[in-house]
Amino acid sequence: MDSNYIKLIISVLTVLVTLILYVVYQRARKSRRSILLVGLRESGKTLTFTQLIHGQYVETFTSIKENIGDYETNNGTVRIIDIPGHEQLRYKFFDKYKSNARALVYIIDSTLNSANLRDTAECLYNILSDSVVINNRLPVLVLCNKQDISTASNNDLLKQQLEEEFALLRVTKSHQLESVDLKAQKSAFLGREGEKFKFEDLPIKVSFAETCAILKDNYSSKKGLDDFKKWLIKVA
Ligand SMILES: Nc1nc2c(ncn2[C@@H]2O[C@H](COP(=O)(O)OP(=O)(O)OP(=O)(O)O)[C@@H](O)[C@H]2O)c(=O)[nH]1
Ligand SMILES: [Mg+2]
Repeated sequence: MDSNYIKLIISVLTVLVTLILYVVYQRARKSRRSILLVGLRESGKTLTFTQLIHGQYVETFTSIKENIGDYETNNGTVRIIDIPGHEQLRYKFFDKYKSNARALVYIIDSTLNSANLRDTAECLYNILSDSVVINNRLPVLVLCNKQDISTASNNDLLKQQLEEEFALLRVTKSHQLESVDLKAQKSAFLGREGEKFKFEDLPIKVSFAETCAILKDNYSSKKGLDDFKKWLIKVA
């Protein structure tokens, strides 16, 4: 057979296989339509959820179960799942819902001090090194909430502080696994070895935005959840 003819067949087959894989990937992505709200206790997940789904302020208490509601964007409907931040419940609920997740929202109390910065970073680190999150390439939005409070840091500063914590965490996490297999050690190490940790170096897209869920004062009437809603349209 003519070699040009073989090359043509190979090219056509490559295009076909790529197309099929793309369609299968898009279908799988569309079938996963949950957006999970995760984060530490008191960061504002439930208030964000009620503002988004019911458009109202409610007094919230520590969640012990998830809240689920549909949110309509002009790009399609997504299912929002608010996961309790309590240490003993957080990963249990996350594991229950992660396979059906389209994207994740990690909510931070932007007034955090150095003591809870570590916990905030560690929980995010665990989520970003989860194999389901990585394999499904779940986009992650870090929401720097409570921007109405005067001591709140902006998202650039919080991003930088989290990157510094991640640089320390990836060393401790991979050392903890020293006696275990090399593969596990590698997957516990996020970012590029020998380089400063940057969210941009992760295989998944991590973006940052500022919000205020309380919607009571001037700041919130200007901004509120706007940036979160814009991101939801993109991932829907
Ligand atoms: N000032 C201010 N307070 C907020 C904001 N968002 C939430 N809060 C308050 O922070 C507290 C905790 O909010 P929740 O929404 O219950 O926090 P959560 O993340 O669901 O907490 P868990 O259910 O324990 O995981 C409540 O008193 C909220 O009113 C915000 O944007 N600004
Ligand atoms: Mg809650």
